[in-house]
Amino acid sequence: MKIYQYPSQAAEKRFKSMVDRGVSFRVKDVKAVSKILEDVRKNGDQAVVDYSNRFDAGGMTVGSMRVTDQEMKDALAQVDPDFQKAMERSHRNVADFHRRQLPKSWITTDRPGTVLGQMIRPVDAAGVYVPGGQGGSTPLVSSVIMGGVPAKIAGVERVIMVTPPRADGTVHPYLLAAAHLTGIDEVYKIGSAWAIAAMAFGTETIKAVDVIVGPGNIYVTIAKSLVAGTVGIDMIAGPSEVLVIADHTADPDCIAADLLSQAEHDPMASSILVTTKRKIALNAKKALYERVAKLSRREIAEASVQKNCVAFVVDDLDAAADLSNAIAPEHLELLVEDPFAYFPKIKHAGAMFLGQYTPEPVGDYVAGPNHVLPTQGTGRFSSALNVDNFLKKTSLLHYSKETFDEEAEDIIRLAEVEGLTAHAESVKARLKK
Ligand code: HSO
Ligand code: ZN
Repeated sequence: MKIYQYPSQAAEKRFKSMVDRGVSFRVKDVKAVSKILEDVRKNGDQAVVDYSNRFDAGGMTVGSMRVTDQEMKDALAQVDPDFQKAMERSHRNVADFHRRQLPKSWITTDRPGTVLGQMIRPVDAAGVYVPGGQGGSTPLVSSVIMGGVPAKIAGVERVIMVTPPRADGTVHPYLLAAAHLTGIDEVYKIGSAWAIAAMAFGTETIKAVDVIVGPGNIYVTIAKSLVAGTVGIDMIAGPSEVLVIADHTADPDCIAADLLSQAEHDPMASSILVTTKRKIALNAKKALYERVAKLSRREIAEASVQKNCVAFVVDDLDAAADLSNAIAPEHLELLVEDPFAYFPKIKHAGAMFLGQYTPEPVGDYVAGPNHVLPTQGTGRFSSALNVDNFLKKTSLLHYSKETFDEEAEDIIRLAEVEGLTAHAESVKARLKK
C-alpha cells in the first residue's frame, strides 16, 4: 500500500492511471467467447453440456442440467436455522428497498383532444447469473437475493438462475435455499459463457430470457456484452472497488479492515484510501499488513493489495471529494466527522456508506440497497442494479379528429422535409375523411 502526498507528480501519475481504469477485453478472450456463443446458438443443449463437462464438473447430461424439486428439497433440509434467519432479514430489507423503486405508469389528457401516456411493464423472463467462486467454495448467496429480488418486485413472471456446478456436479445447498426464498422459478447447474448464451438464445431445455443480470468472471462479462442487444443486461461489471474518505476521526484499524473486505474479492480488486491525515494513512497501512496475513483468502487479498491498494493524503475534505468524483468508485465510505454534511459533495459513486457503523459489508448483505454496482468509473453514467433493469416503458398515444386536423399541416410539413412522402400521405388520407 503506497502512500502518496496529493498533489505531487508521483501521486498525480498514479491517480490518473486509476481514473483511466476503463473496461477493456483481450481480443483473444472475445474471440474464444464468440465461438462459444455461436456454438450454443447452433447446437443448443448439447453444446452447453459439452462445455460444462469439459471445463466444470464432469458427468452432466441434458437431463441433469436443471435442479429438480428433489434436489431443492434435499438442499432445504440442510439449511442451518441461523443462516435461514440471516437470509430472511436480507431478503426482507432488499425487497422493501426495491419496492420503493417501482415507477408508476401515467396518462395525461392535458393537451386538449389527446391522451398520452407511458405504460410500464415487466419483461416476461429474466436470468440471474450467480458466480461459482473458486469451485463453489464461496457460495454468493447474497448475489442470488440481489439479482432475483428486483426482478420479482418488478413483476417478472419467470426468473431463472444459473450457477456453475461444484466439482461433484451439485450446487451449494445454501445457493438453492436462497433461490427458493427469492422465488426463483428454475435453477440450472451451468456457468460461464455457455450459460449466458443459453439464456440469451435459448436451448431445447432452457427457454430464452429477455434480461440477464449478475456479476461473473471475465468470460461471463464478455459474453454478456456480446449478447447485449439480443437481451437486456444490467452492466459490464469489473472487479470490486472501494474508496474510503477518512478524516481525523476515522479509526485506522477499521479503515484497514474495510479496504481488505474488497481486496479479498479478487486479485484485481482495488481499495483506495483518501485521507486528510498522514498519520491515519500510516496507521491504516500498518493495520492492513497485520490483518491481511490472517485472512482466509490471504493470497487473493495480498495480490490485490500489492497491485491496487493506495493511499492519497490530501489537504482537505474538498480535495478528497474531487478525487473521489474523478474515480467514481463502486463503493464509497465516508469515515468523516459529519458524513451527512459532507455527502452532498459527492457526485459519482455506486453506493455511499455514511459513518463508522456502515462499513461496506452492511450493504453487501442486509441494508437493502443492491450490491450489484457500477465499477470501473461507470458510476459516472450508470446505477446500481434496480427494478428498472426488468421494466420497460411503452408509450401510449391518442388524437381526437379535431386535434388531428389542427396539427396535420405540421406533420405533413415535417414529413415532406424529410422526403418521406408516404408519411405525409398517411396524414393527408385522413384529412379528406
Ligand atoms: N462486494 C461485492 C458483492 C458481495 N460481497 C457479495 C459479498 N458478497 C460487490 O462489489
Ligand atoms: Zn463484498
